Amino acid sequence: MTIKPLIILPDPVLRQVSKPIERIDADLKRLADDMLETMYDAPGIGLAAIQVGVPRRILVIDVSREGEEKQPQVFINPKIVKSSDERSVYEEGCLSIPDYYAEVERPATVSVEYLDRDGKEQTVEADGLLATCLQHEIDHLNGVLFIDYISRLKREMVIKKFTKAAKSAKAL
Ligand code: GNR
Ligand code: NI
Repeated sequence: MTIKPLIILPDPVLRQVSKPIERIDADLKRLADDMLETMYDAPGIGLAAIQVGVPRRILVIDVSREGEEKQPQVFINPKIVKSSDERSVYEEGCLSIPDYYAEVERPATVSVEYLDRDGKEQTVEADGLLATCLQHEIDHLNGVLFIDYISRLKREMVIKKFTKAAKSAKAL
């Protein structure tokens, strides 16, 4: 298993729309395992393949709490088929936008259809942190970031800060 480097804002790769997975083979399972290792190392509670530069519709999540047994989950070609009218607000962060956090309002409950790592069709009715995380990760598959939901002024400030940081890192 390998920890892969994370793609960081403002890399345009993060705006790519990821393509469906057509075959669940050994390479894909290795990608899922590498994504989980990368997520645990970060540490984070979710990771989409595009965050390690792979534009494919696969994401991993583990919302188990510290000290509890790990609950790694792999979602292939996930699709939101139902969203509640009820909303909830979470303070979100993103491994591709390190050390920036903002409150985001999203549907409180979602039903998501997907294939698991064995290629079996599954449906999950998610609420709480899992619902928020699934929506955050599925957004990544569509090139959407959580800063797209904050005010334009705040978003432009964050992008400017990360653009400057990327330029000075490059100058080294
Ligand atoms: O680690 C993460 N924490 C988090 C907290 C609140 C809402 C969403 C997330 S996902 C994030 C990891 C990440 O960037 N996934 O794409
Ligand atoms: Ni993210």
